[in-house]
Amino acid sequence: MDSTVRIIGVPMDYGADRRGVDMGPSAIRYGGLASELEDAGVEPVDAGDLLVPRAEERDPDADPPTRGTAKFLREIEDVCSRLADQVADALANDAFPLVLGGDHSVAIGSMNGSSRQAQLGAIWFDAHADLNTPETSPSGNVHGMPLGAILGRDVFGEMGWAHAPNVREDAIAYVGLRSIDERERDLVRDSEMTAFTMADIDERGMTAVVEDALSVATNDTDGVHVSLDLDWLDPTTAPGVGTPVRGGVTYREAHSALETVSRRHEEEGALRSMDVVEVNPILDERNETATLAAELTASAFGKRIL
Ligand code: 6HN
Ligand code: MN
Ligand code: MN
Ligand code: MN
Repeated sequence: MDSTVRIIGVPMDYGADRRGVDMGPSAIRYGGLASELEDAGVEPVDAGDLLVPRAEERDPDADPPTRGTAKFLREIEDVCSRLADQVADALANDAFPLVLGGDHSVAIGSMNGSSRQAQLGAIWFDAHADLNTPETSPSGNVHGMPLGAILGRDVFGEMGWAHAPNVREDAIAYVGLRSIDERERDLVRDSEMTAFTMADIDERGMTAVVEDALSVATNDTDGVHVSLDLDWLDPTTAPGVGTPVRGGVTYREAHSALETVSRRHEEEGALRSMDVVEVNPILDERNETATLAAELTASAFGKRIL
């Protein structure tokens, strides 16, 4: 594994309805991230947090996009543009960018930065498809739209900061889907992305599914971005998230998935960047979701039981 991992905190909750994910970066650090990464044999270097003005000071509907709704879109652009620069800078300095959210709209910045100098594949570990656009979104929350933005769908196509040109749809795989909005369902079906739902995990087992997802994301790409939304896990295991959905991944399945990612990385250097998002400490129980986020990150970087 790359020896240096640069931790970039993004205390942003503009993209979500429920306040609290802005405290995610602190909670994941408090949950032992640095020592977990050391256990995995990598050197964590903490770059601190990006400056994110409090949502209360902003008007969610100021300067809206041309169609539909997307709350705090201009604020999200400001943060994601700065984040993309930080991620690109880490890669240029041979450090692995590890982004701590914040709500899932931070992935717009992570993937833009990571794909500047490379064709980027991605694995999206999430209960949700996050493929809405301002036009299809039932909520107006941008954390339900990052893939729509990255792929340049709808109005996002005209927003240079949102569309990531070196990310091909056919190099993106979902793992663990179980909550898709009505209009979003057709978007997923009609896309070239590969979607592994919870039913696929039930039938085939986590390891086989993640192996296939890795094959999708490494096919004709220079590296893989892993986007880990903690609501991917079952709410009994990860209660500290804003949009919990029953029937999620177990504790052991989650570790197994990220261990599978790390093995492929050891074999062929697949991993390029990662984000860990949607931890909400206000809704958490004794910081267990944040601690789990730290542990799962270590599994992705090669920490083993023995
Ligand atoms: N997440 N599909 C719903 C929406 O509002 O668009 C929920 C999105 C959740 C997003 O958890 O990252
Ligand atoms: Mn998500
Ligand atoms: Mn989600
Ligand atoms: Mn494109």
